[in-house]
Amino acid sequence: MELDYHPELRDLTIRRPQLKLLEDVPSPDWVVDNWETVKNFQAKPDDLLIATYPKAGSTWMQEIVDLISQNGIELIEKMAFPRVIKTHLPIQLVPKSFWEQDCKAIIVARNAKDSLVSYFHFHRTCHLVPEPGAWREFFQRFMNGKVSRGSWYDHVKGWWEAKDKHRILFLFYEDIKENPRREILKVAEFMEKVLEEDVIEKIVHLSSFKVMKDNPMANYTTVPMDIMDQNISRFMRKGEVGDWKNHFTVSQNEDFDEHYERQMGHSSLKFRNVL
Ligand code: PPS
Repeated sequence: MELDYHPELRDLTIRRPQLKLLEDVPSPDWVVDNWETVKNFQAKPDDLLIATYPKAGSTWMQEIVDLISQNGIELIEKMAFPRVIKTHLPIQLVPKSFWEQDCKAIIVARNAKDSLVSYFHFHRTCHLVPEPGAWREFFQRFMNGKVSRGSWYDHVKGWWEAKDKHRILFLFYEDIKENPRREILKVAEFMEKVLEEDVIEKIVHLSSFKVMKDNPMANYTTVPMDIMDQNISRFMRKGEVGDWKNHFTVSQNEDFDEHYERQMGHSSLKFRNVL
């Protein structure tokens, strides 16, 4: 379940949105125009929030959490409780009821360069976000925080700073890639689930890129073409660390690194080097 689910998805009258500001955060107009509903969402204590900047692996984490909840068995019908709620909102925009109810949240953060690349391809494909324009334009807009959901830098720093104030498990995409079993066990522990060895193995297998890319419940192929045209780029595109090297020019990389240092240099949030 997505927190700010597109209300027009029901009648399929999809058009590319404009970005409007939601407390300084550029957001699709369909989020802003329905903001009161999202803001007043009533969380329940058992709700589990999965929060990420776009393209950090939220679908992946949702699959892992669902598999843990179901003991490794994939069900067509998801169970009603605990509700797993996914969002790309920055911490300051998350409905207050989540924290009033002391809900748990799992955050997945992905390095900025690969997030940028994945986000660019998603914009080419998906009509729930504005047109990306040319790569070099999108590149600038991402660095300036002028893309849907705002600044990657503010988003990840915001959630990082919140991790000691709420019941938050903060994970990195690159760590899950490196050792899925280790990270899945962290998620299971956070969810207070004890898993048998064969179940752990099943979850590692079913949540792998190879399996998820052919799973219609995870690869978004059930979404109509006029919302997401996967002939342009697949939702489960590459699932790799370091794909930015196939996109950034040398000078873009230098500009990006310099800008990154200014934005992130003072933060204790450190991403691994993805050279
Ligand atoms: S969205 O649209 O913001 O909700 O996208 P999100 O699900 O957060 O992120 C999509 C990227 O995650 C990759 N992905 C995976 N990588 C590795 N393993 C698994 N199992 C997996 N599942 C999804 C997906 O391919 C997108 O990244 P890119 O780099 O574009 O391939």
